[in-house]
Amino acid sequence: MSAMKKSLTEYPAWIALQQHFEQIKDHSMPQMFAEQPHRFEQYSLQLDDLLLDYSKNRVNDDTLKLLFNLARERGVEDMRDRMFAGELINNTEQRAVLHTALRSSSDTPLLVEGENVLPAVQAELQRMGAFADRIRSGEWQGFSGKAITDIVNIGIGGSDLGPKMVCEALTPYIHERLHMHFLSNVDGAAADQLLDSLNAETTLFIIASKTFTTQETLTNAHAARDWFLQTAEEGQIAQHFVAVSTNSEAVSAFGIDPQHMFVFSDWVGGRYSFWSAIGLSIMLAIGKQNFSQLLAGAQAMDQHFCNAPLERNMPVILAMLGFWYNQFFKAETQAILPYDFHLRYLPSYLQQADMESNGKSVDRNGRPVDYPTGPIIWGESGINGQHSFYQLIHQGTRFIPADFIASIQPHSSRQQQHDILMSNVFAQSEALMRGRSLEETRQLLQDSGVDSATLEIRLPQMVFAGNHPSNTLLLKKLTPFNLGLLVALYEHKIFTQGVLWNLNSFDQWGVELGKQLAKKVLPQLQATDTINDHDASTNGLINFYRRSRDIPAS
Ligand code: G6Q
Repeated sequence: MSAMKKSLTEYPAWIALQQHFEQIKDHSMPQMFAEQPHRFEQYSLQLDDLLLDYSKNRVNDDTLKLLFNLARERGVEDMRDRMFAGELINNTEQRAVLHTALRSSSDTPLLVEGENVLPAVQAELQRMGAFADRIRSGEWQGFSGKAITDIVNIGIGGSDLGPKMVCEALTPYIHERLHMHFLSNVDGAAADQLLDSLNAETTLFIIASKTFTTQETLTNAHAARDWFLQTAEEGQIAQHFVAVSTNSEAVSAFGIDPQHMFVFSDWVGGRYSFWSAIGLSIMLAIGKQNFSQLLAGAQAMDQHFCNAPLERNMPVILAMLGFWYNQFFKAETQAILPYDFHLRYLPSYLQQADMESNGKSVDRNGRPVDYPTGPIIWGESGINGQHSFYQLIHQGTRFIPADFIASIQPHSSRQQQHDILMSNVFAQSEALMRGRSLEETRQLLQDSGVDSATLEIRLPQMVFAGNHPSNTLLLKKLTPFNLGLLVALYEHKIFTQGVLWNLNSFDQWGVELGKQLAKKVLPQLQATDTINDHDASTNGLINFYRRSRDIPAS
């Protein structure tokens, strides 16, 4: 990997952008719309059933040109091609980054360190499909001869958030006999609540862990096994426990037959892994045809990302707009606002995808960066958010770019309710962009007939500055294919931003330290001697916890 010599802020395109920012930073979007009546046609893009409208952004043709210049200068296309070719671009772990290979239908060999990885990908997909057929048809039976009705995915982080988000998003496609559950939190309350609701005879547990060493997952897996053995016998575990991992020794040690283990490679990062065997719960839920549609949608986005010129490239456009606000407007966050009930876990999924990938302050060459990197990703179901946190987006002091995501055709037959939902999508992005001027507000108040004293009190409170940027993403319908398109879009957006910031987006050293310290603290919670080898706060908390643990709460 050749080291980038100059810092981002020394690049000619970055310097040009900085100068351009000074000229354009106060331009108003309503004015831009007035001057460019065809902004929607100019600044929107469709790929299959996904429309991206990016016209409500504080950019003009010059801005976009400079942003794409920067993408070229930073080598986005070169790095993209290296990723797809299987080069070891995850330089700190010396790994390829090939979640894209999981959805490839190409016959051309894809070599990682001399070995074609595609046959193994296809073979595992087939194993998963055959297993899914048996579960879904009822041929696979629990220990008392009944079909499986409940599937519990036990995993955390990348081995949880993707399967959970996708199973929720594709609820209308789930086999009618199957109920999907996700156990990730090591808090015993989560295990109790779930296990109490299940019947051991008809429950299948999937222990999903790339490393099979993750404390939370193994603790919950043992809790599930203990619970199962209250009703069943050791020899019946095989019918009720399967594993997804890269660590066959640890899987065997847990007591799961390697024949019931599904595998993937170390070049699949946890947060990019639901396309692999980590997506087994998804495959069981929606079946192999729908799972291949999910992959096909992602592949369509992969091809678009690889082939479309940067100027018409959806992930690159989203990345550059986010970059523009992050670097120059000093936006610290990015809101993800789905207006589709079944996309309600998308914000937390993207939180991990983005913040674990680009939440770094040292570049891929080990040098501290002198520019802001990954934004804080947050969000919620948009329609509910309107009645809580949107106040701050509209009238607070923060600058918050937002992505509105909605589906044109609902799965529900309640068309009127869907139109209400969609009217809010369009109204919110319009309100954020337009705002409401002092004059308009004064007129509104006068028309409402309030007395002049009330008018003067309310007037400044009811003005909306507007000029808040947003993207709107419309899916024709939330189908497996379209969900694949959407997730791959964000993956490549994150990748592109990582290249701009010269980060390795595919490691996550930041999650290590707390894990290590917890390993030290756990035995101390069970010891009796006074703890004094931490700082005063940590010592105090541990000792207080131990003293208070056995005293009944009032
Ligand atoms: C994702 C991270 C992390 C990981 C979990 C679970 O990119 O690596 O979220 O997925 O820590 O790890 P295991 O799958 O190894 O249990």
